[in-house]
Amino acid sequence: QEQLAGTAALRFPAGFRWGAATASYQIEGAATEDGRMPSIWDTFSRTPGRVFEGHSGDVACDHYHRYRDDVALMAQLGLGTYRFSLAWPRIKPDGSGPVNPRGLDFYDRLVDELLTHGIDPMVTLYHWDLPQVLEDRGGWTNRDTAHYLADLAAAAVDRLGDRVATWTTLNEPWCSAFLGYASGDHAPGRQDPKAAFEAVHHLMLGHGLAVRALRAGGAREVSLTLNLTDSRPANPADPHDVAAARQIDGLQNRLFLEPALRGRYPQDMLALFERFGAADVIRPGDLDVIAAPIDLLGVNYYQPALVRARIGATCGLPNPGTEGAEFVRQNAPVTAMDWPVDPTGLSGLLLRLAADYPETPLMVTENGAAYADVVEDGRVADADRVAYLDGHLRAAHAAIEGGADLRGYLAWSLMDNFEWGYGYGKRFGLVHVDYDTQRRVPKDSAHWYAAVIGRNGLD
Ligand code: PNW
Repeated sequence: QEQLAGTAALRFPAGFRWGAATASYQIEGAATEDGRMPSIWDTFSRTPGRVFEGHSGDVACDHYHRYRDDVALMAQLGLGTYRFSLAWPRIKPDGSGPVNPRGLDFYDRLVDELLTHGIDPMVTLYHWDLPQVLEDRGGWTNRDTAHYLADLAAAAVDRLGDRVATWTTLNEPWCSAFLGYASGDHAPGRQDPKAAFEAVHHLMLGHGLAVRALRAGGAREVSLTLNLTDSRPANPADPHDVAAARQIDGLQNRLFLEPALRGRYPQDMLALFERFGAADVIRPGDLDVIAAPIDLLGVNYYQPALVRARIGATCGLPNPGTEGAEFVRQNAPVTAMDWPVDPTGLSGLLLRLAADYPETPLMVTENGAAYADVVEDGRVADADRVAYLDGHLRAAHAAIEGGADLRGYLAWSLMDNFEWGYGYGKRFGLVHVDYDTQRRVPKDSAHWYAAVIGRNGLD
């Protein structure tokens, strides 16, 4: 920890990719425009009691109309890469079937605007806004949804592939499956562990089928983004704690890494598929599809997990099958999400990925923090966010020194936005958004980050 807290000047490798990320439902608004149909997040946010103060993405940051100004802001920050996602219900309002050209027109304009400013677009196919019509047919518990994702991939690469080099199939399938179908904290809000495991497999199958479709359409760089955690035993000398931490490592990391990068589900995870009655969705040949080679693994990192064994405890609804394990509160400062700040989790995670999957280049596709920002005299003095980013960049740099093949870093998020179940109550942006006026104010962290990008490192 000592070495990460240091203040020595650091430089990243030449060609290191710097940027920021967003997601369609969190920023676009324009929920009914140009033929867009409802997604599961429209339904969820309209269901009383689901999202903080009944907030929804109806207007969000109005990015659908303000994308030109937003791209200009990105250019001011010196971003080289901008990661955004496609709203499936804009492009395929019926989920499957015909393409709505007006939906793709928006991304076409956005991509052109980015390229005009010298910013590389990085397109995520699926960042959680599944068309509601598909959820009505079972959503991710239905195998067809995996094929429909591949159809979306084909349509997107057909229209944008001449200008978009880098593609990501899924953002954080753990969240889609376990927050969506096990804990119900996210859309579609179901609480059924069997459905959650079925969703895991169909999401991964969709990933593999989408990789195929992207390659067939000429995509140059294909990736998958996972939310991974450094799962640590509270007491490393206690074998029960070690086993408990490994359960969480299984559910959050190995359940997704192993099929995608090794073509197999780990034994302990297969046992959970069986226990919850979901094993029969795994068909012969599926794992070959899922293990289609990728060029880059995207890592979203926010916090480590500290886990201990306690008889009768569980890690909560989003983690079915964790009897005997529980999360322990870390002795660390926390963000507005109440998430502990510990950059050693990022270096630990990147080094572990480098050791276990040395052939796969890595990119931090999200990292950042929510804080209770205030605008004063046109300025947001978010020293806490600067400290968070500085610490995590030092950790990323330490991992590179330790041998991790880390190709880039994208901050979450470009601007404040709809933070899912927390609505607009949590602000992750480098740029502050006033939701009454839609005024954007770059925070101190934005200016700081621009300087980091400018010198390719920290001073
Ligand atoms: C990620 N968890 O979500 C998403 O990719 C972003 O869209 C989101 O805004 C960002 O992180 C900040 O939350 C997560 O409960 C949501 O472990 C929840 C969890 C992890 C990631």
